[in-house]
Amino acid sequence: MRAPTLGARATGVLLANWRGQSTVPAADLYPHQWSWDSAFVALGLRHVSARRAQRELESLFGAQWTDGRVPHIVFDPASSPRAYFPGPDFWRSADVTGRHRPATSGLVQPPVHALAAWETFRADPATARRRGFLPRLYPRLRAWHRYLTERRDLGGTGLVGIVHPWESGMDNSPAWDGPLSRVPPVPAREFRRRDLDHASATERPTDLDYGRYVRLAADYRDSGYSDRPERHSFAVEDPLTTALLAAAEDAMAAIATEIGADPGPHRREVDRLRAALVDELFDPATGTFPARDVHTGAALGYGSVAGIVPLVVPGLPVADALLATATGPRFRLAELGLPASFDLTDERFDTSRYWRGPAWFNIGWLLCRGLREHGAIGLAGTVRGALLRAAERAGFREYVDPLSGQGHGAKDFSWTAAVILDLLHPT
Ligand code: 2M8
Repeated sequence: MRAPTLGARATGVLLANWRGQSTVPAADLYPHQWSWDSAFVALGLRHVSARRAQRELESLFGAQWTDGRVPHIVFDPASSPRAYFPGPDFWRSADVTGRHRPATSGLVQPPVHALAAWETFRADPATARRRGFLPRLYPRLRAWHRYLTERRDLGGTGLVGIVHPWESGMDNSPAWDGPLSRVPPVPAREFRRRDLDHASATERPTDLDYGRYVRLAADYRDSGYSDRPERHSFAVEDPLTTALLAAAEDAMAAIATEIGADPGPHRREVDRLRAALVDELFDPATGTFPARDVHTGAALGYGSVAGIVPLVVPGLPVADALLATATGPRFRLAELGLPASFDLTDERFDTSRYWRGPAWFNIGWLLCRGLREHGAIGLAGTVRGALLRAAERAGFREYVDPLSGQGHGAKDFSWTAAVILDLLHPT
């Protein structure tokens, strides 16, 4: 009997991780719904079942708060409250949203959802139109984007700010080491990590970092999830979040056109966000977009791959500089194909610890899209090929060593399977 193809195996992972209304990122380590994971999952799931991909996004937006925020975790009531820390008892979302609403966290994650919604629509327009998928989702996506532009412009510069490393999606990136060092950690004895039940401590954040994550999340909760910048000890203007919002607004223009709404405001948002990114964050000397600490004004993380993901923004005037950075010694993208999450030449680069160096498949997918957007078709093909080979060799791991391709983190990880499935489909 012939072995199942890569595509069939990827589909198998998505089917196994489906929980009836949404998909868990990984059965053991992440047994709930995560916000940006669901967007990447929809991009793959649309090739298996367009209806299911639509449900994935609809269930996430069903947990949206009245202020527009889309929580980064929606807890599955069928999963034990102790399966993941911090769980529903920690976040106490019901104090804000009411007991009849799904239990969630109060943080957010990068806004890839409009992009995923538009691509999900395109996979099967007839089913989407019959179900009223876009007309129902559009006002929710608008409220989500409004939350980010109005409540999260922490520095008053037009960029989107984050208040916790978990909001960046790149939790323990060395870029956050500086601002995080000012946060007094909750002692490790005062909480019980669940991630280490399922993953090696050498591949996860340290206890010290975890203690700081817990302190920041508890402070945010205790402030009633207030977004006044002075209340946050961690407040950072983030290039990844801002760039993905610009790409999402570009998708919103297409969605608006499809449903008969005015695409103009969305096009203007793309222009505004692109200008804010370039004027406020671009650093010509290093050819990248470092994040910025709102409290000190310091540029953070010249080495994070987040600084080259703005290639996803249509019409980016500094794309050539980002291409030079991507292919230069710090990322060696043309040679490796796999995108290191942090500068290979930096002493903090680590081949196997979470977001401190390993290559992630969702970032690879975003770079493929951004490279194509700016005409770097050959390099996009190199990245695509490397991602497919890595999944073939290592399986659908959470992340891989960018130098050797060796797999790390969770196995049967949903967004890895999803973006591989999408890359297998001709664009
Ligand atoms: C990781 O983050 C969670 C916290 O949100 C964790 O470490 O427990 C990150 O890789 C994040 O980007 C991802 O969305 C999440 C679930 O896959 O896991």
